[in-house]
Amino acid sequence: MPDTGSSAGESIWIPHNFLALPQEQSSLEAAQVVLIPVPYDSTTSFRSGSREGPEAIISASYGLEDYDFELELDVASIGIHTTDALEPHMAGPGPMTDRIKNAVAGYLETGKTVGLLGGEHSITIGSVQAHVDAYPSLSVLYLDAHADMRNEYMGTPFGHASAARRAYECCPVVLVGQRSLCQEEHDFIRDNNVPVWYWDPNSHRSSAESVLDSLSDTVYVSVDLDVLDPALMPAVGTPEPGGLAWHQLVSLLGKVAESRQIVGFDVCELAPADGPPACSYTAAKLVYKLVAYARGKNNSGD
Ligand SMILES: [Mn+2]
Repeated sequence: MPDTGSSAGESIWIPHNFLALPQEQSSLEAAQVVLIPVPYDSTTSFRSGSREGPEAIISASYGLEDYDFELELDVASIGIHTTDALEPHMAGPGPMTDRIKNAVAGYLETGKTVGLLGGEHSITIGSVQAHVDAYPSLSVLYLDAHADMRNEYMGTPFGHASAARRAYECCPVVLVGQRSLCQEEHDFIRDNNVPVWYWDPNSHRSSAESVLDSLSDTVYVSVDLDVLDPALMPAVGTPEPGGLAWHQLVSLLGKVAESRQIVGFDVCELAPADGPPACSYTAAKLVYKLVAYARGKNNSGD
């Protein structure tokens, strides 16, 4: 890319990557975090559109400040490399899962923290598989309005409705924010004592924090944006009434980052056409927060 155009030698080009970072903060060599756009929504059963999510997140990220007010951290200084988008594998969700696993594993081998920009929630399966290979004591914090614990759905075990179930077969999973599930899922969670915080606005009775003790020291965070209240996040394929507020979600992630190492993450299910532009901005800010929580300690002098 041409990098000069003004008489002052400053770039007149907007770099097409998360946060629109210059080469010295976005090259693979400079980056601690690698973001992989996965524009895939082929198993979506209700409203599709999350294939448009990665581009909307990247575009919205241009409007974020590099400096994080809460963490007192220049997030850009962490170094964030945005890869080209991963091409959907049209042979089906099984081959797509393998493609995602291989792509993620390649970057984990080089010591990067990997985050996925979804895309539907089935993309989590391959990413968790790769992370378990790299971090054998991994556990997964699974934030979603739905349990995604069906053994299979619509003829495939690798669809969005089975993502938490496949992850659970690899490592411990902690569910947070669920408020819609089928009988099979309810019984599976109960019979296996899967740690779960069903969404409950009456926080005096229970809290999401009550299940965090079940997480191991190395944590993969998987976010379906429908965990948020649809008043805040209507741009998802399957919006469910109720849900977490922004600060509830971010403070929960902050608590996890205080006591554990967040080693990987994904942010899924943004369907930008289903909501106002603010939803893409919110999704981008969440990615930014996860980058900071995962790698910010290295840069804040702690
Ligand atoms: Mn969901």
